Amino acid sequence: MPANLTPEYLEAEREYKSVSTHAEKIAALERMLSTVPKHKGTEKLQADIKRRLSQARKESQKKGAAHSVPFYLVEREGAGQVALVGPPNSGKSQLVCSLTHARPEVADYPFTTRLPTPGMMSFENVQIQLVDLPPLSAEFMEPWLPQVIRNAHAGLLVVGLEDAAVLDEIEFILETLHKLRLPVPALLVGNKLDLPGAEENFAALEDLYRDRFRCLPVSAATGRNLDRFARTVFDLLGIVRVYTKAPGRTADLTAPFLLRRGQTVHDAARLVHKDFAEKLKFARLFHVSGDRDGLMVERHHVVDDGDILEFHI
Ligand SMILES: Nc1nc2c(ncn2[C@@H]2O[C@H](COP(=O)(O)OP(=O)(O)O)[C@@H](O)[C@H]2O)c(=O)[nH]1
Ligand SMILES: [Mg+2]
Repeated sequence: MPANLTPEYLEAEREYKSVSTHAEKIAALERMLSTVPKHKGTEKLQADIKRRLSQARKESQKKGAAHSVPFYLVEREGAGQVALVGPPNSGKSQLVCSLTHARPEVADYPFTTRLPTPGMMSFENVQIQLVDLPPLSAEFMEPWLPQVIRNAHAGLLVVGLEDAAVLDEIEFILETLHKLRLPVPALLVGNKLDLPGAEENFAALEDLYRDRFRCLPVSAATGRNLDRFARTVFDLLGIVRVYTKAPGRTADLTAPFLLRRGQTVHDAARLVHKDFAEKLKFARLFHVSGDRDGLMVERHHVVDDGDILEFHI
């Protein structure tokens, strides 16, 4: 493909084709525009995206157009954006409070959270964006909720382990996501592990759902398993961290380059500099654990989390 379109761009384009509302089209086009490689070969494409974007914006403002749905889109920040989906009172806001500096309201009555509230969670040397959301339940769902869930890289299903109706809540949510053609959550989080009976309830849930998604019990209130939560979320985003170093120097391990699982030495070089990628002869491979010792690898070598690359051009 001559334009060298990136996986991020292609994903945004797929999304553009699959969504139907103006708000979603606009969001997808904005992502296409921000991820399309900027060079001569893509000038026509860039112009075309801009044209479609301005058209979609115009249409969304027309009288009588379906713009009654408020447009809340959380701008993606950090290594990945993760939407917290769940029934009322499951502790979504408490999780965001315990893991980030954001302060969404936490309360024991339902529907306290009315707007998406993002916060940044640290995992080692990366920041992951958690987005607290209003509940998804049979009683009520904010009309803009689907577009925010769709915009995230991953969704978590957060339930309260004390909740007597938890099975119905989960089934309702899965059915709703399916109807809206939204992806199945990547992780089932059983919260409130500190409450009596929660361990048993989690074991029962895990028996039922372990074939469909990963399951993790936590207590947002006491902090139990929140370190495992952060690692699990990092894992499911499918990110690998790669560092670079100059020959004879040590690597700066505080500032990883972020790639997707399956990307290569060539992709890493491209993040550093376009010329690097083109002129690359080979790389030497080290690892943060110290257990790789400068093995020569070629550009198609797939990188691993923690790889340190020394480029030779
Ligand atoms: N015991 C216990 N209570 C929790 C925990 N997490 C949240 N809660 C309580 O559950 C209620 C609902 O929490 P909130 O975060 O507002 O739920 P949301 O509706 O999902 O955002 C509040 O009273 C919280 O204090 C937890 O881990 N353990
Ligand atoms: Mg809340």
